[in-house]
Amino acid sequence: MANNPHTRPNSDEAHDKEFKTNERSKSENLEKYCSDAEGHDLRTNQGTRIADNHNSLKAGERGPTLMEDFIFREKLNHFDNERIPERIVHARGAAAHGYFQPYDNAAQYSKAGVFQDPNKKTPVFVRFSTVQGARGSNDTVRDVRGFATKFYTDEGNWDLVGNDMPVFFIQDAIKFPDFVHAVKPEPHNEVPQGQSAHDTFWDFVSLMPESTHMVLWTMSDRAFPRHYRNMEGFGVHTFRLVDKQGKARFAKFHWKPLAGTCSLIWDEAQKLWGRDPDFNRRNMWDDIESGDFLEFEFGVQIVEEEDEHKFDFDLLDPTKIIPEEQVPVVPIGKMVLNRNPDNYFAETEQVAFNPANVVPGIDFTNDPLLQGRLFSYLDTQMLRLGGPNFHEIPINQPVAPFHNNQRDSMHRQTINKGQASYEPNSIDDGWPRETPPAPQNGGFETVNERIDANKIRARSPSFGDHYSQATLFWNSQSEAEKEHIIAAYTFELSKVERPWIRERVIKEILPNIDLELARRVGENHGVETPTEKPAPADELGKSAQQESPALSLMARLPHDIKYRKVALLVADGVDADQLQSLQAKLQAEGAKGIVIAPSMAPIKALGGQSVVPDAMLNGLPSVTLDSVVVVGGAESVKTLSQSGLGLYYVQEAYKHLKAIAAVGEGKDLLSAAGVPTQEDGIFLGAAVDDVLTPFVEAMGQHRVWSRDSKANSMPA
Ligand code: HDE
Repeated sequence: MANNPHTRPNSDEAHDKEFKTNERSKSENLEKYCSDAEGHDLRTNQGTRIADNHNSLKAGERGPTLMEDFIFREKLNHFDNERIPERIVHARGAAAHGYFQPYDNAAQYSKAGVFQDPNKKTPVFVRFSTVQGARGSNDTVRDVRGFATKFYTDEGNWDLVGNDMPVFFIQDAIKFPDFVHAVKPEPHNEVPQGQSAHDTFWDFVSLMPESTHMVLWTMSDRAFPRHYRNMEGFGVHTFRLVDKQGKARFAKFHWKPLAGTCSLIWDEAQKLWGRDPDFNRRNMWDDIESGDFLEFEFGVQIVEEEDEHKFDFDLLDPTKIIPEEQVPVVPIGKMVLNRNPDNYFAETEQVAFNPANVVPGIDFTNDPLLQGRLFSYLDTQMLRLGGPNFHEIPINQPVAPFHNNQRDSMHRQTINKGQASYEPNSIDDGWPRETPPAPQNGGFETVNERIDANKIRARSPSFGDHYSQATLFWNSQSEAEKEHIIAAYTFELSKVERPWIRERVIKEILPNIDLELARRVGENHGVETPTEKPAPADELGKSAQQESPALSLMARLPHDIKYRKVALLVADGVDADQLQSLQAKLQAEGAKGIVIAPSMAPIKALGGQSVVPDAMLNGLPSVTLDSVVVVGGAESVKTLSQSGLGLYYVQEAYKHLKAIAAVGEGKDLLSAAGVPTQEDGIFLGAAVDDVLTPFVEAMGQHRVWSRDSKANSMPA
């Protein structure tokens, strides 16, 4: 006889208390779904052993295939249905497993279990993505990068679905379909792939001044990170954190890359589309395989509720940042990505992130973009993953146990026992039961915000400033970064066919950011620009702060050469001692020296030793590596100097502002290629030790920035 549920303790508290995840929890949870065919017979999906996997069943050796062939039909049937719809945005991505560990200051801000214990590692799965291009598009396109993290916490999944830029193009989710239609390849011919340089994008954004700040970010070098380990990440919206006392505070979420922020150069990024379209995903994969894990610090900007209106912008407006100089980013934890997925489709493709996946201690605000997102993700995933049971797909399952009365639908895996699939019930003792809110292990309780308002379809006047933070971003860039932004607008608009769209951007949008920016882009397009900002005063805004050094990529340069990949150019007759010394010394600095030769055939070094190259000149061209050393040896350098690919290697490295070193005769290759030998960032010397220290220092600055104004004259 079942008990009356109303007389029983109201939670599976004992179970919750015992239940604790650790760094391995998610991997262990996935392991039971992993399949390893080693040592196993080939069988059909029904378990029948297959004798011949090469020939379909036919009526005679040269006759028609027979319908009866269930082995053939099952195989083709499954294959024919292998594809699922790709994501409507963020289709191209790469992901990794890892863990998050809070610092001991984290618990004061939020009661979420994930922040409580500095000794506890919570498993995470992180997917990085581009936004515009299809699943098979290029990695290094000019675009925003998605930075989505699933925390498998003791209290359920928390998804922080962020980007590598801290603001967004629009303020209200109702404009999202318009924005995405405008930026995606154009509907009549599906061109261009992975790019914003086309009419519909610039038409839309020039008619939507609120997009100006974010467009400026995407015209900066932030739009093509060198490596996922070198990107910042942002939650974008203002969220809420709730502490154990129930006190809520506003919070902006940040990921700060411990390896520093570094980007590619636009020309390099474009060339990579052909040379290595998988550049970012390959580098992340290879680094993780070789134990060079990706590390990010998690930080929060905290604003007390009573300070909500103390800023000259609205905290709910997703086109605004809180400048770090006004509210510092407090580091409260660290994330390490240390394991590659076992299967791309099962994990990276089927993972479903949703900003609505939160746990007690984390809550939303009324940011109208965030509010729309809370609807959109589950909705799109129903179609993409074939119905409402995609939470059962192994990568999406929480590690925390869950029970409820949701039942049935497509592909249901769970075999729910019992007769009662409703609540309250007295048949199954009332289980599963609600849990009241509590400082820990409680049920989710929404922040008790008072709303007293009319229903209204309008934009708050406090969202009206469209330009002042764009100006702030522009003012905060280094000279080289500003030049790259001017070149980016010039390039993008050159691809816009309709003159009135180009002119609208140049005359009506750019001057509101900065008159000189507009003048320079205008000059390149033969368009005259105004001498005063044309927008009304309320759209220009009134930012008190004119500069924010944290907004420049220069603020977080790596300063060391850990994880860097250095091309060591060699041919027959190379000085093997120099080569060995370079490899050892670069390794001691945490970098990798990669031996690059004219072909893959072993090299005969000066003393007769054989050196096996890692790659060929056009197999790993200059754009795929961080810097170049021409190793000495008269014959070796002569061979390279007579090779178009050898010359091109150092010309490109020069053009892309890379540090270049030449040991001994190595300088002859630079001279033959027309690369200046007496300039910053070019290091010549008789021995490895003559060049190494300044070369390493220059690489730590990521690029030789002082070369920026000269690099364009290099024809490569
Ligand atoms: Fe997304 N976004 N988004 N987005 N978003 C999707 O969800 C959407 C926005 C972001 O690696 C979709 O499962 C709306 C901001 C990332 O799987 C979709 C709005 C930010 C990813 C969707 C936004 C993001 C997505 C497509 C405006 C940064 C990839 C497939 C209201 C804070 C996650 C999917 C992954 C994916 C909707 C704006 C980040 C359609 C309606 C702002 C990183 O649901």
